[in-house]
Amino acid sequence: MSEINEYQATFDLIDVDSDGLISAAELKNLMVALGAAEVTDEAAVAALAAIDADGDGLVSLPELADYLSQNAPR
Ligand SMILES: [Ca+2]
Ligand SMILES: [Ca+2]
Repeated sequence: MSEINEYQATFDLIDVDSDGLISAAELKNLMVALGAAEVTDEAAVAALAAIDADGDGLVSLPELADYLSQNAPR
């Protein structure tokens, strides 16, 4: 599964507490780090919901890999 491994580094970067899942708070940190001036909790939750394929409120590595591969085709 080289494709998933490809996204592991990105995932680890976002998953600051290294629990293997990306929470809305962690996604919010990322959005702020990427330069979004003001990120509300609601905006972070909405962004997370777009990636969260199974709707459990957290983003797993496969979900992130799917999202990134669909939105950044090479
Ligand atoms: Ca986490
Ligand atoms: Ca999920």
